[in-house]
Amino acid sequence: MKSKIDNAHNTNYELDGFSLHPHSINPAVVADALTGTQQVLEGRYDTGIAPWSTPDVGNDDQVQRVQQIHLANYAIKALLTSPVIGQLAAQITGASCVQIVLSQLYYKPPNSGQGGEVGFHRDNDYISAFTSGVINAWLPLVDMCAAMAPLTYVNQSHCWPKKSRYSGIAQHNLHQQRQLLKIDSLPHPWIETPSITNAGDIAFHHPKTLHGSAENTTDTGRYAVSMCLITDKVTFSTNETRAREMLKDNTTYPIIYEK
Ligand SMILES: O=C(O)CCC(=O)C(=O)O
Repeated sequence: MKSKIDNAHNTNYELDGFSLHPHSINPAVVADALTGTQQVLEGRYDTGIAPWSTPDVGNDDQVQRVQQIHLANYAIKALLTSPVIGQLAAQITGASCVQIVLSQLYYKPPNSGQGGEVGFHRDNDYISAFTSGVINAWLPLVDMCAAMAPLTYVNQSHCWPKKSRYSGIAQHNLHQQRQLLKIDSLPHPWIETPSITNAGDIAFHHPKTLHGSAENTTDTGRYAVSMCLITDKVTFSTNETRAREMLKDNTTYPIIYEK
């Protein structure tokens, strides 16, 4: 099983703002998690614990999300706590501890239409508790061809200082959003890299990297899980005391790597 950062598909996390790591997770673990995901979407939780929220689940014109999905199903938890994820995150960031803060399923129904789009956004605009020491992982549960809307990164956008008013996850006209963002980000070149990945691959991105995904134009469902990970290098926003306290609960927020 390849698990070294130098196996990354010619991508460089520091330089590009993301990196891709093929063939990192045992296919059987991913297959079990896919079955678990389908159960969760049907409201069946084998752990007996419901996920925190399930925006648009059941609405086949929209991207459907399940937040804190690792709480709801044992096979999904096994996938998301696979040691290789924490090891890679630690190699990339130089961390000695890696912890899950948030897991989120992104399910795009077959032929989702524009409602299946995820607008280009930066994750750090949504998780304000932390000011540094965060890395995000993305795990496809099925093989992703271009038509299945793989997560698409904007190269080097983690280095762009300006926060664009056009970025945002809820934008459901990617074509228009892209045009506005391209102009707004000048003089930086707009270069997109779709993470054409397979089940078992892992992708990481910086919390400031712009990323989004198109609609699913295939006849099969598109399943992927994203995770916000913090390391021992995490710094908290001023006056942030609630998050510090909550993160002591390692059942809800599992530690997936410790040196
Ligand atoms: O799977 C997707 O298309 C969206 C995922 C995402 O926004 C993320 O991983 O932060």
